Amino acid sequence: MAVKVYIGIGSNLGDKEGNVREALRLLGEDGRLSAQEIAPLYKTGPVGYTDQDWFLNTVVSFEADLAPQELLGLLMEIERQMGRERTIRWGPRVIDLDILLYGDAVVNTPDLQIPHPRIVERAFVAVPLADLAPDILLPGGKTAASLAEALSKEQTVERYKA
Ligand code: PH2
Ligand code: MG
Ligand code: MG
Repeated sequence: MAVKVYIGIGSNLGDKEGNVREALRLLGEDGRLSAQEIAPLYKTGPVGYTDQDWFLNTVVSFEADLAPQELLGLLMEIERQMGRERTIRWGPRVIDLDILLYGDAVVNTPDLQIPHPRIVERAFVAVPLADLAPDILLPGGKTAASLAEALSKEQTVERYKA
């Protein structure tokens, strides 16, 4: 049974737009995922570790025919293939692929937490997520749209025009 998943995508090194598009292509190549919708791309100020370049962020939804841990494995494999190096936490990266939501599942293991624990703090996730699913309820009980509106008052998120 396919489950609807939302994946956050970010890049702030090299050809950011090319990196996001390459990640989308690689995700779409996996037979266990079928693409539903892609939010617009956003240019966003770095959050967490601020001494780094701006990010390009978006969110994509898929119908997924794989378990959460398998999906995590696929995302890590694509990050690895694209040359992701793990250095500083929240530091610069060619590509970052995060599972935001996996249906209604709640997963709490050391290597995987779903819903993603920081969705509700980050405009760069809430804003594109709200484009796809404004009414979806996030941890804490608020909708994506209301969080997006609140968070984008404090964090820089603007539509990216290529
Ligand atoms: N990802 C982080 C840390 N900070 N800031 C922005 N704007 N966009 C990101 O994708 C991002 C970040 C860790 O994954
Ligand atoms: Mg991330
Ligand atoms: Mg990540």
